[in-house]
Amino acid sequence: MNARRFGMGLSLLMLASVSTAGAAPALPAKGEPCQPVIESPWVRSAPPGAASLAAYLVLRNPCGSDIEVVGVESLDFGMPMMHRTVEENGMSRMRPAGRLVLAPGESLRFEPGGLHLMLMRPLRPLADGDVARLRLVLADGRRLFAKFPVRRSAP
Ligand SMILES: [Cu+2]
Repeated sequence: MNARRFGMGLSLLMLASVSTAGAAPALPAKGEPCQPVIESPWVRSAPPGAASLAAYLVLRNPCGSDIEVVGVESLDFGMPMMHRTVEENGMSRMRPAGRLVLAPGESLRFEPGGLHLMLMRPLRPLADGDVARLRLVLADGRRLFAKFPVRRSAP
């Protein structure tokens, strides 16, 4: 354990010496990097055999820098996507949401009629009271996992 601690101290020293070589000396990060927060997650229930479901949440960025969401992954769906509902020529259509950037302190609502998670190809039946497992993919490679309760209406 002492040897391990010594090793960690040594690598921190090496990092420090690398960063002071640059123009702006960086403070060493303490603990885990700041994480965006998923709030009020839910999946709207659909009749058995539905080809897709939709999920909603609020994503909050309490961190000091931008976060960028680039996609969604799930163990429960073969093809989860991020969509936005838009009005075109009086018709409501869904488009890929692309990359989503949240500034520090900003919140982003995924809600019916707007931004949503489109969950294509359910891999198992999901009824009221079940829980879907989803994670958002950030541009830096981190994943934000949350359990999404399946329900008829917003919590
Ligand atoms: Cu959609």
